[in-house]
Amino acid sequence: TGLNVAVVGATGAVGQQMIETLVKRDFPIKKLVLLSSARSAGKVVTVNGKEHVVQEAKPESFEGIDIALFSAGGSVSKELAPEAAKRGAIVIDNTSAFRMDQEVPLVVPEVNEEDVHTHKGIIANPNCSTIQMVVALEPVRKKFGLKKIIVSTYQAVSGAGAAAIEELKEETRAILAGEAYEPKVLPVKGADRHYQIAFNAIPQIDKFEDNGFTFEELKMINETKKIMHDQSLQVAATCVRLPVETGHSESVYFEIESEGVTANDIKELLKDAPGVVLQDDPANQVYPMPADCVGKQDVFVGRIRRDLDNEKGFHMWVVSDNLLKGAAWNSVQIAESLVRLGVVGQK
Ligand code: 11C
Repeated sequence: TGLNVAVVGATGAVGQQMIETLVKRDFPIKKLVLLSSARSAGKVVTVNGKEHVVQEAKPESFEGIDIALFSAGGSVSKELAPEAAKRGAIVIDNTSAFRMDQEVPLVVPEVNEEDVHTHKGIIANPNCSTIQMVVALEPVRKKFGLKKIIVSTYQAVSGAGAAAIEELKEETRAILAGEAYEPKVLPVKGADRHYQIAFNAIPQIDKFEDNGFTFEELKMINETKKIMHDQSLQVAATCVRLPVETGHSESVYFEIESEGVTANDIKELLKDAPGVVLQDDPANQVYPMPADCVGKQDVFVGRIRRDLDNEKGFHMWVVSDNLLKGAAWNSVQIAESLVRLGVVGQK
């Protein structure tokens, strides 16, 4: 028994983590099919000691597939996710292609697991920076009500893919050696200008929209409202890229509805919250940092304190591995929800 599972984008950074996570979680797999765009087809990927040749993803590849995890870019998802769904697979899509589609649930299991029941063949996995923020804020929203969020992010280069990691390393090496280096990837592949990321901070992730926000910032704003089912929630974001390889950090300011809540109340709440690890002990300099979070599935929270002017305002620091909870683990977690809630049946 088990399920027929396809991973689309199997050779990419997130695809690799998806496969590793499926294995680590002992996901009930009958058949594993590894797919990619034409460019990466033919590569060999070893899973549990067994070699798999990655095949080019085509509509027919999804015949008999129960769950298809997509992470091969928005255009591959746009073209092939509907084809997979048409053939009876449930697609869990890690790109931004369908996230804001009203017919498509956008799911973070700690927040809105039940939304998987409304799927029509495609379920979207949110943006990494959104996921870690909503995991940390949902317990607060449920208990004390949530009115407003202002977030500033400190994002790792792995969010922009393997080429961006390479750029950070090469550029750092070149600068330390006193050599010239011409940035080609960051802030956005294919943009008119590229900037140095080594020893720098770039306040641009993805393209600018007409309202002055970047697409990454709008993802955080719109996805948060959709996942929390609250269009009246006020959200603003500033997203910044740092020379960190993996692990996104966020400074989150939020205002609650309830009165008389203390920072300690928030800490007590988050101590036992699903998917959250509280690391908050200023006296002993304990707080989350990306270097400590790499390879871990949880969302780490610290520096919780009440605002000095607004007694309903709080600040906190949220860190998580953007490739795991931000992508691969959240996708596999959705697959586990589908099994546990009986949405997909094992044969
Ligand atoms: C980054 N958050 O760190 C982006 C990567 O919509 O799934 C994820 C893009 C997405 O650059």
